[in-house]
Amino acid sequence: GSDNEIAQQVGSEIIGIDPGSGLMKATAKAMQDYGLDDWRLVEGSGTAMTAALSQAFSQQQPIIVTGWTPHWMFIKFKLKYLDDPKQSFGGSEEIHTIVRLGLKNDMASAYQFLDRFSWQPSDMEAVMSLIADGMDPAAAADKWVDEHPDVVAKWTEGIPPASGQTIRLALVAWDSEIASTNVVGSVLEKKLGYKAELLQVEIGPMWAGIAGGDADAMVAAWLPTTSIDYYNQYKGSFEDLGPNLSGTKLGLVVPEYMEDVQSIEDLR
Ligand code: PBE
Repeated sequence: GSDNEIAQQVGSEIIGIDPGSGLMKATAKAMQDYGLDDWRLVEGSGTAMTAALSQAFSQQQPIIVTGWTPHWMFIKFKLKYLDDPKQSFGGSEEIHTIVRLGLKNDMASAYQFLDRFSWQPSDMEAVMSLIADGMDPAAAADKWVDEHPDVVAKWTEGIPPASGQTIRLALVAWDSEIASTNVVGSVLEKKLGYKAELLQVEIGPMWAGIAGGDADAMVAAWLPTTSIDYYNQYKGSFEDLGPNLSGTKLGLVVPEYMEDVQSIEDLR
């Protein structure tokens, strides 16, 4: 075993999320950069990660998770990112909206809205928090849309409604993307006359689905770093409508009550 005290406290485990995510790739890189050879990155899902965090908090136990912002967990729990002096997790990113080729002609109204869709981290967190408190994601999105008529009007003003076409929105079950995709779906349905079908898939199939035309759009492309492998793999087979949110962050996250650890360097 390790003689690092933090390693002993958490059994040398970092609680990760779904294996294909950019966050897991970044964490694997960080573990190399900081020489965390004795540590294990546990694969799971966003849901399993927040469940483990919640469990640790209820007993004030030490835990290290892979985390990202925007996320409701920073509102619910007192957490801190570990410093990353080697910048293994990269800098702040933007989340882009990506649509299939041909959407502009086939679903002009949806395309115009998707091109305009852009909001603040605090907006996304508000929707995420409603869902984390138990509200159905579609209902939470509808509520946010109802309560933000000015924002929604800017997204939809002057766009003629469609007549019931089905639009397929691909997403991965990350809490941030559950929130954004449901809001986009709500606007498409309530304001623009579409029927929105949400397709929950893994990250690889999400990109493949857009590139192959099986899905119409997604709002889950973290760039320039987190999603870059998929972006490069499918380049030329999708249209990038640019950022819908700026100011994200990735890293290793611990409860504030873990006072002895401040930096990833402390894990060595
Ligand atoms: N995430 C949330 C994703 C992008 C959105 C940070 C968990 C990832 O690929 O890591």
